[in-house]
Amino acid sequence: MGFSTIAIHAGNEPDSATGAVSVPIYQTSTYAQEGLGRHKGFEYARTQNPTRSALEKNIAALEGAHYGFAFASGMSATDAVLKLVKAGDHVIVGDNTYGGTFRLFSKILANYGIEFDYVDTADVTNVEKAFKTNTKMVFVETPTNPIMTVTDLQAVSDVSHAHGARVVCDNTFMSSYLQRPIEFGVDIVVHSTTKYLNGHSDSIGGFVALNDDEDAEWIGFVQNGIGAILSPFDSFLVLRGTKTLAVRMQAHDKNGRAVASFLAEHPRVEKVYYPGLISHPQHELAKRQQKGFGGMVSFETGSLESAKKVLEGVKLCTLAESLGGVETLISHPATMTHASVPVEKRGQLGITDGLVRISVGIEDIEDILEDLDQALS
Ligand code: P1T
Repeated sequence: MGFSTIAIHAGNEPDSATGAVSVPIYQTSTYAQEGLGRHKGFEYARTQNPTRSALEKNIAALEGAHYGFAFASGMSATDAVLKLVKAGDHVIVGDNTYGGTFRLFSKILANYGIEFDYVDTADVTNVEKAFKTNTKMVFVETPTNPIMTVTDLQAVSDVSHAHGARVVCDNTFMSSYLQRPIEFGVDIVVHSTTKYLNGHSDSIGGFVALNDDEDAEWIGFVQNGIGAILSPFDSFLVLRGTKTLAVRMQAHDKNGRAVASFLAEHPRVEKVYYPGLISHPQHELAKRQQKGFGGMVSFETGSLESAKKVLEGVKLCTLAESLGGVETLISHPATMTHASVPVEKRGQLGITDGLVRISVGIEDIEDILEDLDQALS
């Protein structure tokens, strides 16, 4: 079956009680039991909820995974995955991830005896060199937020498996439509469903998809044990969102390419970060690994002053954190999404005060370009 057929049908069987074509929002905390130990498979809504189960089947299918778990946020999904490692274990992490991921690892999980090393995973030899005898996990984001560096998932999976470590990929920037990490050997896929999967900037959520039976059992145990579950209403919203994922991603990709090309030619723009440009160092890899290049574009304006003019000069684009919604959002990574990354590390990565990030929406492209042009001028 094709991607859109799966997106529209997986988990979306008509409701068994009423025949409702859209999966109902089962807004309940608990379920009546017929007798002691006799129930319909639902006991308590932290543990099981039919709306959440439908979404879990749906996104697992989109990622080509056997198991899926929906969480209250992208961060709680990542946190649950990190519960697969223990004190004394070592994790290799891409040096440019979402700032909140870096904050979770360096400021919270490091306090519990988990060791982290941050390397540029775009060069697989950096990953290879970072392995230690206690390395249990390699965590990558590709393309990275916000510098758009691409990591070779197959190469990282091969080297990690040779060292007995699991590979986790945060697939938020591409969505399941543009990139399917499991096909390249990745063990666990993480999403912030807040972004493209929901797609309408009206829900916070996260997802974990994987194939390994034992790891899946543990993630399910953690989901129930800690309780950072996605609510029935948010599950409904994301389930509604994924039905149109393919058409939205095609539109984001088309507009993203147009914005990147426009910025690359603009005299006020010093540098554009977008894997779809031939000038991008991993353009060929991105072509092989991704079905498109998506709607995330970052660019260098040269100074905080210039960045501020663009960010405050836009009229159609909205100055806001987040990404992946139908509307174009524009942001300043250094003071917004990556403020928790130390300034010298930001400098090494290219997250300067002049860097601007755009989540290109699916409005008419002429309107987006006109707005950017007037703000840049
Ligand atoms: O916000 P939350 O749903 O918890 O997701 C966190 C997260 C995880 N992974 C990636 C790649 C992300 O970009 C994010 C959240 N990012 C933003 C809010 C942002 O504007 O970049």
